[in-house]
Amino acid sequence: MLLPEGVLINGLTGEVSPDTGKYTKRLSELREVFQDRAELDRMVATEGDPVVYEVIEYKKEGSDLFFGTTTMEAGNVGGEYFMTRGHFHQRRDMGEVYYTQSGHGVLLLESRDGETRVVRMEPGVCAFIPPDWAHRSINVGTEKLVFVWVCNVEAGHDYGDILKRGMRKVVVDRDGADVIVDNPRY
Ligand code: M6P
Ligand code: ZN
Repeated sequence: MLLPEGVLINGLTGEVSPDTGKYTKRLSELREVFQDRAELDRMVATEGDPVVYEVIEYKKEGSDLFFGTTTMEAGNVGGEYFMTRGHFHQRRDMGEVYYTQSGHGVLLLESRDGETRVVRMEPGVCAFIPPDWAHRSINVGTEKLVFVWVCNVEAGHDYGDILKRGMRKVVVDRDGADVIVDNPRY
């Protein structure tokens, strides 16, 4: 029998206690994600392959739900802000919730038929990601972006098309402001 438990989440660091697993994504592992690969390679070589984001999860065998944190570092690659890979769920009937704890981000969403929506990720904003909307989080601030996510364990990740050509829009820095523009690669 699964037993209830309170899990302590640090909204500034993303620490989850207790956690059941974690991973980090460094810039070199996200080569397909950013447009300016020469700049990415330069950053990997000269800046020690920076961490872009860390995911920490709390997942109990036999449960329908799991949750955790994603902590995104601040930075950009040739003006394109640090972002997650972005994905649809394999299960098209399952959505997700992102509850921002600290920092400033953009949650970029795209429906299966190509509609784009943006939800600003600010502390206290709980974003509803409906089933079958692709989602990518982007840190547009100068500090860590920390959010709690809650999802069905069966949702799964479908990275396919998004890794190949990206989403229809990209979020770039223009004189310190975040601007959403068409993806030239799409
Ligand atoms: C959130 C959740 C995870 C996801 C992670 C990183 O934490 O949606 O399921 O894995 O972001 O996003 P991605 O896998 O798209 O890089
Ligand atoms: Zn998801």
